[in-house]
Amino acid sequence: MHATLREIRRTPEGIIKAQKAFEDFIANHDFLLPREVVYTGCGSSHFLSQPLAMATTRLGGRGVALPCSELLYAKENYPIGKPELLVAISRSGETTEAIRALESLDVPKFGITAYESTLSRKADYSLIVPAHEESVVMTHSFPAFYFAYLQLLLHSFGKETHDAGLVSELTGEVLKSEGYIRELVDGFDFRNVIFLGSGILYPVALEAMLKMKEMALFWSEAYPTFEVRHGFKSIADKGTLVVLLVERPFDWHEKLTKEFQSQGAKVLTVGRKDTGADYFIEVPELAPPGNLVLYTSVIQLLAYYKAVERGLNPDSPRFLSKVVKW
Ligand code: F1P
Repeated sequence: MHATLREIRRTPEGIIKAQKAFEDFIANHDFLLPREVVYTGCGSSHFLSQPLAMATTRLGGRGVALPCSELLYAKENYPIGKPELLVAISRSGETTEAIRALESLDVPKFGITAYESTLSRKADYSLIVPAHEESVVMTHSFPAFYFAYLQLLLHSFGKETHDAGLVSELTGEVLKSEGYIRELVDGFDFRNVIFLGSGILYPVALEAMLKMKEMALFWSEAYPTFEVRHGFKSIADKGTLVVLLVERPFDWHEKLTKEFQSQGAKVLTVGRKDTGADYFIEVPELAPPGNLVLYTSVIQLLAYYKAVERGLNPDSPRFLSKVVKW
């Protein structure tokens, strides 16, 4: 079995590790997250920085997310404001841009990583979530990092934290859709895929696009859900799979589903309710923005099985290295 599949299946275990990392952090630090925070990372870690920035904003703070390289070389173009903390995310803790990005703002630094690393040593504070992964691509570490930091955010803003045991179980529930996803990929030889998501599910759509490119070497796109109508949807036809990530669908989602089906595309809806799609994966109830962790395994499994169907080894994607140093 590929390490990547083993690691996707360890998502529930990653949530428990995340909870322990959160508990250890607050036991050893008299520190609460501030309200004005800049988040940064590269690749999947950048797509993880986005929902963390959104969660900060939803709680009444102000989160801004940038890829490391933009923070380093173009930050004057972004509404950085007057941040009180810079959060740098890097699974390896050794990515060149992530390390350099720590120096980009003269504010306290916070690292989120899987290892004692250059990042954790250079940061003033670190959440070290040992969701270790053998394969190049980030899988269960993504929801684990998100959950650990979200717990710290909720704690810092005086909100009730999630029940990690319950969340872990719910991610296990979602993993039961693995066979369904495998049958979808085996039964529908889609030629391109469009991922759609809104709010904190838009970065999940972006991460889905990246996983499909990294693991399956497969052309994919990601858009904020209803933006897709404005030109982008023209590429959707009988060879297209549209993956609609949604929490609570409403009539717009049903209408969009029908529009894509009228163009010959097939739709997979992932959410609390179906939208009249060709395929449907029900996601258990969990308060947003915590519910993000229930969507990541679905898109990771979809990319994994597409890679396998294309005869590729998702553990070692072409041209990619686990740690990008230069
Ligand atoms: C960042 C990253 C990964 C990507 C690939 C190359 O790694 O861009 O997101 O999937 O593995 O490296 P890290 O800074 O999170 O270790």
